[in-house]
Amino acid sequence: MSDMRTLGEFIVEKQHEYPNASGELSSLLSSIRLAAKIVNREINKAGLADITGAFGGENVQGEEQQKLDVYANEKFKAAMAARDQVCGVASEEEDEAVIFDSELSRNAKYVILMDPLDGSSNIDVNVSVGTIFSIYRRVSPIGQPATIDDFLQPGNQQVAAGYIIYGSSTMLVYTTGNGVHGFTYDPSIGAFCLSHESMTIPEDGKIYSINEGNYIRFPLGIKKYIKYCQENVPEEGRPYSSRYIGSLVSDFHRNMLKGGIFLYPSTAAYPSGKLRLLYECNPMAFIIEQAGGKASNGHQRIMDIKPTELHQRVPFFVGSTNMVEKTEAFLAEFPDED
Ligand code: AHM
Ligand code: MG
Repeated sequence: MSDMRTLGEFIVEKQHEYPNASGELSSLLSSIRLAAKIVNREINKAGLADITGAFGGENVQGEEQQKLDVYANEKFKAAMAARDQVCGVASEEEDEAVIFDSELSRNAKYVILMDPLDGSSNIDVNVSVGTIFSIYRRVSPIGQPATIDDFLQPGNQQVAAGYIIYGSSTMLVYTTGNGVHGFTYDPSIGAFCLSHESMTIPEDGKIYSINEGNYIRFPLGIKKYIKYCQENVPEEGRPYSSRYIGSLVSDFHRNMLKGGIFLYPSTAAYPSGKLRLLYECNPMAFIIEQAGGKASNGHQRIMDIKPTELHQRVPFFVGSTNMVEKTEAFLAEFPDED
């Protein structure tokens, strides 16, 4: 047990990897860690909501209960606002970016973009959900309020990104551009403990994750890729497995550990794909690349897309390098005819 390290210790230990670091990023990651613990506590109680008062309804004291995604948004925002390392937050839960305007936060270097509770509809059925975050250095002058340009940066400018998975265990996984590290929450001591140092995704995998209910309206190349997975047997002799939880962080996390691909192409309901470039795709792309995998919109590296709006959606293919490249090859070989 002597080499057991907590997230807090690990962050301090790694700070020397950034010669110009002033400790602000470390402190920012600590704010995320704190909000994650608070949200984790509430999610764990979600099953009790029917007994103590449903979220969105009233509890036994007659107080109105917040829905958990709104609650998570508030907690993460409050954690960011409290420590003055960020000058603004953009969230999937908010129409506009939230600009912090205290004197200290005007001098802050970072902005954060987040999906505070992704896949929140899964909570009702006791399936894992997640928080996703992405941190950028601002491009507007320090000393002034943040501007929209601070948020509309391509993913290749990310300073850090990560996710928290509220699953059978709660884990926090993050990168600052020097590999990917995972920490499992130990509720008995209230700490995230290093459990997965230097995570890597296998180059190839046997799992494909896609909502096949949308098959009829998928691009031709994606239909062909799915057929390829169904008809071929990977080297190990067992067919590809289809695994789709419908909770991005959970599908991503499983594929990261086992090897696989997650696909969300354009569909009838979502002609540009469903997932959001800034809150979901860019952070996951940074993490997967740092773990040795790949993230693409089918034709282009996700992190090279220049965002034009906060809530922009993109088709998203992420996971084991060889599987993502195969998908790109099918899309190039079988373009749609219109
Ligand atoms: P949300 O941000 O509204 O929660 O939607 C995102 C979720 C992802 O977690 C998941 O991968 C996807 O939506 C599932 O979508 P679908 O139900 O269309 O398959
Ligand atoms: Mg989401």
